Amino acid sequence: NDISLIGVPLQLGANRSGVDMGPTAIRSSKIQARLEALGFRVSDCGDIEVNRLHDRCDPDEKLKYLAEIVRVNTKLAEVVAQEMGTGRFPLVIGGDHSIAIGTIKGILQHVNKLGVIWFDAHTDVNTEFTTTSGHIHGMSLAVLLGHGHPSLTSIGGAHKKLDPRNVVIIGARSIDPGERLFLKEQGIRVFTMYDIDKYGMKTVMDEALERVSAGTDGIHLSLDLDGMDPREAPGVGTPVEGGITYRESHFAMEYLHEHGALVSAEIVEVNPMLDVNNRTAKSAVDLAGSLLGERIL
Ligand code: DIR
Ligand code: MN
Ligand code: MN
Ligand code: MN
Repeated sequence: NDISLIGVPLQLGANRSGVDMGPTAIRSSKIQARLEALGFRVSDCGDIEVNRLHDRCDPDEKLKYLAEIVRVNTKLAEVVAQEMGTGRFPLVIGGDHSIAIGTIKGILQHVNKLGVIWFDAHTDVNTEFTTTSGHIHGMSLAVLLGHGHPSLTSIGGAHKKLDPRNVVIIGARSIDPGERLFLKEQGIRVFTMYDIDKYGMKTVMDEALERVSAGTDGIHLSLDLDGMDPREAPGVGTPVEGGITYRESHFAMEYLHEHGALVSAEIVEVNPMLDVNNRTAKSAVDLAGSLLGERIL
């Protein structure tokens, strides 16, 4: 019943300033008090240190800020593994989505077979060969499946990786051509907005939970706030119209909690510079509440 809150003020993976202030915005929306009200003992580990002296970068670079992203994620993986090793539930707050590399590599030090729910408008399975942006936050899931630059895939050990059969993506509506091919080759189940519209979130979650539970020792939630509709969560760096509603998102979190087996979570891509009255950070905290056991009644 202990939670370790770990902040990662990284924006280099998205190359857009503001998302580095995500941890501050989420903390000031009172995440700690909210979780303590649910009966958890929450210890705030503070922020992983990020070197901010990176204002120049070649626009054609295919792995922008690789060295610093590797350094931060290596440290993050160590901290997550250490906290988990003392029996605590790691809750990582970002920061751009490249931090999923450190979070999940850290978890994989303790959980051998991990199921992952990747809640996102994007699928984050580019590599340096398919990316058009060079932004590493669009590559993190590929890296965790063992594909991408060796200095990224080797973080926490190259043999530590996810099984594509135990990974699902929910909310996708912006997929690059190279990513489509990768998803197909890997056989990853992607629940696009079409599936959510057609079957409803409950049916989507039933199949998602079945997949991430099959033969696994635990489930991780990687929550990219741009999965939500930008009308309700405007404070993200790469908004895409037509997303998951506030209620659908909450239902998914409540249902995931009810299922059990959640071992860790991360909340990423909250950008207070693009937000409206801190709404997106507030939504992030609301979702964390539902994920960890808040109920309406
Ligand atoms: C795009 C956007 N697919 C890229 N990815 C984002 O840059 O690779 N992921 N924004 O969250
Ligand atoms: Mn993402
Ligand atoms: Mn995204
Ligand atoms: Mn991008």
